[in-house]
Amino acid sequence: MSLSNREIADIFARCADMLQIRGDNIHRVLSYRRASETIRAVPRDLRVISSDGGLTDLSYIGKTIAAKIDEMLESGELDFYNRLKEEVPEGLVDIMHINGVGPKKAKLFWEKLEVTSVDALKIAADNDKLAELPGMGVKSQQKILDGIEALSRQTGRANIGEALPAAQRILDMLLELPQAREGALAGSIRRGRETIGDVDILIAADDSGPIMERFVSMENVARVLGHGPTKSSVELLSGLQVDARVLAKARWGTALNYFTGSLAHNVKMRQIALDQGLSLNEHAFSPVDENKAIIESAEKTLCDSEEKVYGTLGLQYVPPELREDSGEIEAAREHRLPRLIERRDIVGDLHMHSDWSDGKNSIREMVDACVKRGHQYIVITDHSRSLGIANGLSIERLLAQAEEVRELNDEMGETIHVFAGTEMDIKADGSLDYPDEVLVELDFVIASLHSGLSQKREQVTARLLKAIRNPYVRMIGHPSARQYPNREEVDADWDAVLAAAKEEDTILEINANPLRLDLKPELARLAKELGVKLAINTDAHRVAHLDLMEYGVTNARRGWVEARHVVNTWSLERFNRWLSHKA
Ligand code: DGT
Ligand code: CA
Ligand code: CA
Ligand code: ZN
Repeated sequence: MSLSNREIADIFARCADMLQIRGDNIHRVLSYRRASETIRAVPRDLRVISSDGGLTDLSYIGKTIAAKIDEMLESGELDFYNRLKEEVPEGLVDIMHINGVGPKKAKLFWEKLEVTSVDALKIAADNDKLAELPGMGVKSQQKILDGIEALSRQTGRANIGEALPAAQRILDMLLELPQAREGALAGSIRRGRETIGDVDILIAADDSGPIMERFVSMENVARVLGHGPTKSSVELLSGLQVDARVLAKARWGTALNYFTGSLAHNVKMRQIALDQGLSLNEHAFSPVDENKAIIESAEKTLCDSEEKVYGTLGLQYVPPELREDSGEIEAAREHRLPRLIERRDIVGDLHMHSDWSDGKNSIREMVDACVKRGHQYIVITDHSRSLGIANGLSIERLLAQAEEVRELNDEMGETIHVFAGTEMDIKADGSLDYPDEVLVELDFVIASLHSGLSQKREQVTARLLKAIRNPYVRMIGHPSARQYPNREEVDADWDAVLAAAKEEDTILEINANPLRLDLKPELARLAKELGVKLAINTDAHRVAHLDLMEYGVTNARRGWVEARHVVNTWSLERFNRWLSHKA
């Protein structure tokens, strides 16, 4: 049995981890880790690359690694890995990936406690065994318990930022086939959830065979999980699972509605249908008798559009992002659904980095790229001085940057307005990274949490409140500091934070990066209900990140957010007026 790209990448990653636990030379560790990353990102099947003799053309793949790849492709096994496993228990690899552990601690737990699995580690922690070890304590033990819990929540779901581009490519490819009449993504990916269990694709066609055939023979398929006349499932080389279904155009509406979900939304829809004497499934509406049994002789109603499905029940059309049974059906009944924000409403981006801190592009490159994307205004917001790892700006560099930004802004004329700003760190001790005398020199100040993220609720809340109340801070960046997949959101008193933001007229960000999506939808919804101002920003660290705006808009839509709640839908004139009024 031959192995898929993903399985080979996984094995190399595990080799790197085991070498690291064993204490091998870091260069040796890195060579396996880099090979693993390369393979994970390769869009073509390694089998094909190998038979073309192209393995060593890939970055970080030399002769040794290439030979190991060939060994796995031929035998489905790697002798080197099998021998490593005899020496280093495999479970240690899972342990070292728990947030707060790492290779040294994994080795410590193994040597001192004979712990070789996550389950055993949890039992040890529950019995306070970890806290007693050298260099450990109650706090680090608790952190590991939190990490184990986070791990159990994450397994098997892909981030939308990975899943959506892959899903869209498959959909586009299937839509090119002459048999395909209509197609859409369904399921959680259409609802815009942050993580995706599997991708669901629907195609309307009269002849399903060629579509299923094309789907299972895509070059990035690792294995075919099912191949039927109207439904097939595959696992991609990336590990992502994709279901595709083909159906008749006449049933498009009911099918798309059914397979978009959510399950809870579907259940409510069916109940409403039943209340009106109709049974609703993926195929049609069918009249039922007083015992809710389908009247076979009665005529069914087919729906070729979702509008027709909702219309049949007397409901307003519900955008997919709202279909979570969180009040959308009730609102649709009364025709009072919000007019959700759209990408084209956004005319500015208030959070981006340049090569002055940890960004990859110059200010000018970022500005030009924003002009191309049609923005009317942007703010350059590099990291502040205490964020050493991100090359944060000293006061002198910050002021020099502001000057450069203003010169560039003059040069740009009417094309775009470039504001001088900062993403100032809210330090772990609660203080802000620049004094007010410096902040007053800037057009727009963001304050963000980057450290001290596991502090107690009171402490985190106090830090956020202090930032919100600073007269120069206009916005809190990624307020909960959550990051997929490892970092939980901070524990804060959100009622207090939202109330303060409202009172001080401080913006809360919806960070559009798919690894953040922060504020999360539930909080964004609360915020806008309270009248807190929101802004959707990319936090771009390179030009390509500017295109992540779409994810932020989707996330905002999931929070029932409308354009009027979002500051960067305002014209430059209105934004300027607000800035000067607030000052
Ligand atoms: P995921 O894949 O875990 O991210 O979440 P979904 O929502 O994409 O779930 P999935 O892929 O299992 O199913 C896609 C949709 O199909 C789901 O949102 C609702 C619908 N569906 C699946 N199973 C059932 C069912 O048993 N009853 C009903 N009414 N709908 C279902
Ligand atoms: Ca799904
Ligand atoms: Ca599915
Ligand atoms: Zn940040």
